Amino acid sequence: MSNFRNTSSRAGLGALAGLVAAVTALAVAELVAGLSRSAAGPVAVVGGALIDRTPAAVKDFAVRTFGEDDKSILQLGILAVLAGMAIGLGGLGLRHRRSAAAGVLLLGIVGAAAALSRPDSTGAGDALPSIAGAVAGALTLYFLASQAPSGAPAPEGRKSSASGWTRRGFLTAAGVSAAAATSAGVLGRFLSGRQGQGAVTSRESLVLPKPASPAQPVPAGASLKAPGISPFTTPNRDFYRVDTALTVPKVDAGTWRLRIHGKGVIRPRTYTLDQLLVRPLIERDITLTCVSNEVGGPYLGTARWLGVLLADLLREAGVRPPSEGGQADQLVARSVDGMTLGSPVEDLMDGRDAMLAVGMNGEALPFEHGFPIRMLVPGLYGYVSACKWITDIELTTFDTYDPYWVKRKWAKRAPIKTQSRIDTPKPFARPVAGTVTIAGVAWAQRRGITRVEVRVDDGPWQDADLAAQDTVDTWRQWSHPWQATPGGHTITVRATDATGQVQTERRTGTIPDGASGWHSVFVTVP
Ligand SMILES: Nc1nc2c(c(=O)[nH]1)N[C@H]1C(S)=C(S)[C@@H](COP(=O)(O)O)O[C@H]1N2
Ligand SMILES: [Mo]
Repeated sequence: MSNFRNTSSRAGLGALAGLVAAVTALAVAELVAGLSRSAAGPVAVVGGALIDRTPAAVKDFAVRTFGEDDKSILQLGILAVLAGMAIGLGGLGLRHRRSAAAGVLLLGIVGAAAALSRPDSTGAGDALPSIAGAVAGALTLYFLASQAPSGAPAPEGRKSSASGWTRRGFLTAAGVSAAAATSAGVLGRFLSGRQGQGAVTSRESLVLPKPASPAQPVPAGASLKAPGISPFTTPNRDFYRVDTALTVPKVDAGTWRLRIHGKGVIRPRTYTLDQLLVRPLIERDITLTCVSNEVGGPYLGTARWLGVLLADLLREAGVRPPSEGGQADQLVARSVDGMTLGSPVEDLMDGRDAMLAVGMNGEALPFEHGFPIRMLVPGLYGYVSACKWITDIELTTFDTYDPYWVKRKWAKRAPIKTQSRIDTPKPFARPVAGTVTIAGVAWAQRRGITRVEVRVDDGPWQDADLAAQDTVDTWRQWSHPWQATPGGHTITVRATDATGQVQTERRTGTIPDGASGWHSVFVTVP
């Protein structure tokens, strides 16, 4: 009995030593990252490396299950795995101090390798946070393990071994280490926060120019009064966010540059933000849609964007679309965090409002949505068009280069599918019998929506009332008054676009080029 207690309490000491060493390692790494470059911190780089290596199906599952919390869940997961390894190494440390310390250093090397392999790595310095953290963690573990008392409480709380401490002494040392580490970590976080200060100031002081070509006013009839329907314009704070960035890039507008180069570019050029902003700007309402949006999903939104017409810049650079004999059929946009997205050059130059946007709903782009400049192409899913934090545009071909998502099984070309969604009633709602307003949105960017039909159970398709169409690049609201009778009912919607194409019933997943199928909602009328 007392033997068992000794073993288990000794295991507890080992676990504690391991965890304190891990906290120390992370905190020192955060501090060094805060002093150098916050995006090089170990959790950020390991998380980034994991995101890049996650199979498309798993990533799709994560987005679906955790939504926009997927990144926090990933970070918690990394910390949980680290805690497990720390406990293991701590236990090992009581028997083999050197091996355990070496294990911590090995983890540091893994972190350093992840940091150096990030596409936005700025050089060897990015290995520093992981290395410094690992050295601090290894020393802490070695030291604590060497001082750990044996499990049996010494008589009268005296020294329990020749070199070790009393239990209380050990716990005090562990507590002091943990407290010191926490302060270092907090300081590191504070310094990391300050790294973006120049960017924050540059965003706050940015004055958006007036558009040379303003958006047409949204028709009054574009917004229906159905409670629960998505508002026609999505406020910035509610706009969905999908990207691979664990830390949102904070780009300083003053030092930001955009380079245009590549195949068929006769006049390569690098622009500053001011050089873009003195050009005539266009302002447009555009509905952006994510390819990971499931049938009925939340990953789309409409905003009023302000920006430079991309085709103008391409023409000035001497680029011609393939239909005019141009050599490049793919434009690859690259962001400051190394993301690459590829769009068909033909689409960008066919007269649509493909733009480099600087403004979103009357303000500078929020950092989450790509400050200072992002790309937007009406009619294409975000992953083949909407590069945030863009810094480089390269003209190339689809045959010679696969951008990030295409390397991960998504389609090279992905125009947005004709789709519709029921916003109200919500799934499993319990509306009262009588007139119930069914309402939602439908979208087929570049084509426009001409018809929306609603069906209850196996009844006939009935035409929904359409709100006014803003432009072919925006979604369209619809509603339908339903005489709800008691019982369970399945409500289904389908849309028709201006080419006459009826939204297909065929259900597909989001991979490789966007989900299809009809959205249904089951409700119970009590
Ligand atoms: N740099 C960068 N740009 C990106 C992405 C990304 O991961 N990194 N994701 C793309 C995807 S998949 C979509 S759907 C849109 C989403 O833009 P939003 O977050 O502003 O809604 O951004 C696109 N641009
Ligand atoms: Mo997306």
